[in-house]
Amino acid sequence: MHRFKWVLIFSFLAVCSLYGQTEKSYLNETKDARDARMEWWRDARFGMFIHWGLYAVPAGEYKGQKVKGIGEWIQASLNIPRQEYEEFAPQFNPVKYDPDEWARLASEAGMKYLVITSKHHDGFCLWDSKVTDYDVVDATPYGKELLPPLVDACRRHGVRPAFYYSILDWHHPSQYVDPDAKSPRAGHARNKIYEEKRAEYINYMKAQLEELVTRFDPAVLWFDGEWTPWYSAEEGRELYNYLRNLKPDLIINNRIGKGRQGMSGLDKGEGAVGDFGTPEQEIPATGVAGVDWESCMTMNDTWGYKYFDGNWKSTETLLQNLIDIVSKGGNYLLNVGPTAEGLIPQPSVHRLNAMGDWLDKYGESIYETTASPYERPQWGRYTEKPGYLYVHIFDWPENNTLEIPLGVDKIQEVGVLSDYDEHKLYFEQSSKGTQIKLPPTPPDEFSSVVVVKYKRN
Ligand code: FHN
Repeated sequence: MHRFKWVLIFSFLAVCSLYGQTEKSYLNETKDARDARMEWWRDARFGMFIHWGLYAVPAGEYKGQKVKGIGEWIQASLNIPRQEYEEFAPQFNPVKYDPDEWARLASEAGMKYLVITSKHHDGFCLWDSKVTDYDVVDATPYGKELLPPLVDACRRHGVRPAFYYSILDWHHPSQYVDPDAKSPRAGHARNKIYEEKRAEYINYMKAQLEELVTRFDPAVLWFDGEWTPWYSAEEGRELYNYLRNLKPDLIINNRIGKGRQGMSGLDKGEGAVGDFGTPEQEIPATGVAGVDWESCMTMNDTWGYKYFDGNWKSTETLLQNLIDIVSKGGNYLLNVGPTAEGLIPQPSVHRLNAMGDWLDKYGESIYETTASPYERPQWGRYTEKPGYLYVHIFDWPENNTLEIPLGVDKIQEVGVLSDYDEHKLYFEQSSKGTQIKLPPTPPDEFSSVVVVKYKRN
């Protein structure tokens, strides 16, 4: 009888804890809990985005037609029927894939996390999903998973692994191209769902996401394709809660919900849910205090590999984008689009190496810094840490004199960051601000950094 009582108590407690788990709401978190969860992400500042999938096979051209827009949209832009698009799978054989090399590249570029497309809009999966055969193991000659070795390599190289996941799915039988749309591309973008298959697809997403979360423990889940008209704000909130229940410290972008307004990530309103905003191919004019955001951008004009896109941004532009974003309190998620063989294009590698060299010298002015309250000068940007102002100089002043807004008696020491311990710079303070005498030539070809040590009021 005594034993029976204990069995009853344990069963009751087990049911309570299960009940508690499914019921726990993560939609109203305290500021302290949120700050603790977001801390590593806020400090990281720079991440790698990887768009990789079947679209790398046509690489922007199909049956002699070159796609005008972004490469990973080729199925939509050239209106390739589902069965025909599937034929890229037997041609996808990334024998040159070297996940260790990719993770090392990200780490040496100074990137602290990496977000790879686990499934893009085309529905093809880079891991062996148990709920579909439309994945790299079951449908390609390569026959091996792509995500697990990358996750392991990332962890070896100190880069946090994360996954992109598209809600919109051009392959799943629950969805179809809107036949009334004016263009095939719009028909794919505003795809439709057979109502009777909605629950099945939501369960499919949940099953896949559970596989990703429980097998790989990703630092971030990065959703996309939420703009498809059939997906609802309520489904977004429910999915967010489901995932945080699986992994309470998970960070999830705002595209899990319906709050994104245009391309801006700084959304508010009814459908908003998620931990950070996602401006795409743009850097907001200013940051907003208390709002986390990350600008995702390409290095050329496509996310997925397109063999004829050579419109690469310069290293200087990429570095100044990073500094601009960080000076406004955001993160920079910079994309690479590997080939179907598994190679990251050389122009991307070259630029990432150069960014890494710069960050090796000046990383202190980027990582763990916050937005600066001072107005952005024409010639550069400011970033901050308690007691330090980092002055990023894009255009070296002709008279070698810099004016900064920090006023009387606040400044203790000023120096060029790469040479701070050896030499200090002369400065003069007045009620209007401070004049700093710079060396005659800029110490860095892309962006030089002057450190100002100061007393806070
Ligand atoms: O349609 C996609 C596009 O292919 C790419 O993945 C970008 C990355 O942010 N997001 C979508 C558009 O918002």
